Amino acid sequence: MSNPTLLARHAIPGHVSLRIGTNGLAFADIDNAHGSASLCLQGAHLMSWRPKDQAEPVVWLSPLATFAPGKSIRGGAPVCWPWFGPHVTESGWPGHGFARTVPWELCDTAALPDGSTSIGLTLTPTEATRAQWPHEARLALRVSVGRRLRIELTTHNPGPQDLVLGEALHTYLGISDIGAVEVQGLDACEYVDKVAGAVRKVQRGAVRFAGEVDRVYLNTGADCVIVDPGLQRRIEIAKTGSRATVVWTPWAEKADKMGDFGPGRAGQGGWREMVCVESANALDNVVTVPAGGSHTLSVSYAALPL
Ligand code: TA6
Repeated sequence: MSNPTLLARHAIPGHVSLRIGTNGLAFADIDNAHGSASLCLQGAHLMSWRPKDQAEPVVWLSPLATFAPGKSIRGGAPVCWPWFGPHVTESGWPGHGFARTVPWELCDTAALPDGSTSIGLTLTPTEATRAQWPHEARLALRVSVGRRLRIELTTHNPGPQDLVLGEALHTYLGISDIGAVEVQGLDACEYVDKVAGAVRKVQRGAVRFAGEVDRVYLNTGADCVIVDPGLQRRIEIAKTGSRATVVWTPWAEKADKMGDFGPGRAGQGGWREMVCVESANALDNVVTVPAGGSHTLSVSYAALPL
């Protein structure tokens, strides 16, 4: 939806404003008693989130992120759907599926009694999406910005056949420095180590970082915590409807190749100031959405003092 008059109907003073920005894309900006966030309607892409009591954003957006029709945004919480990673047979199709690069419909906005703000968006199939995934599934995303950030991704399957799909909320979390943080909650989990050529390993203790990490942790519904002594905070990530967790940092060489992470606060590279902890259903844990049924992947994020 990029019609300014239609968009304006969803504005709520003190909660949500809507704007048409770079390259004609539509954005929703939320600012309430609890914090601020921005969302791009293309991809239903939550771009950033900062609670009022945090000096630094909790959801990280690259300063070099570009906003263009059909392009993904570096940072935020990209919606990966209906496959995760490269498509299994079609190498030319978009990595992580098409949901993050197509326009979504803004359905509703609401100011809730606890001071939080909610936004609902949907994605319905088009000729272009059917060409890559010939199913009638409807996707809905609800974002609630309150003391916590909540994101709920629901797949509705009105068809007569079960649907198997991969998905993730590929969230970039803001940190002080990748070398100083750890991710807790994955001890003893089996994971697929993509950096080591998809070898399967078992996590021992917390995840710490001294090089590129690209791992899909399997069969885990566990909450994760990013412990960050530099920013004196921990980011709690609690999920339901997700059986895989992806942990990713590109490290220097890959970030340089990708070229859109920015210089970072101290000029050491913006990639040092983010880590992706993604709530997913992928690889062994792709999800089956029953005929006539639905499936919801829901994640909540909170930043708390150490
Ligand atoms: O989730 C980790 C990952 O799949 C990595 O392999 C990495 O390439 C990353 O996502 C970013 O993908 P993107 O397509 O957004 O550049």
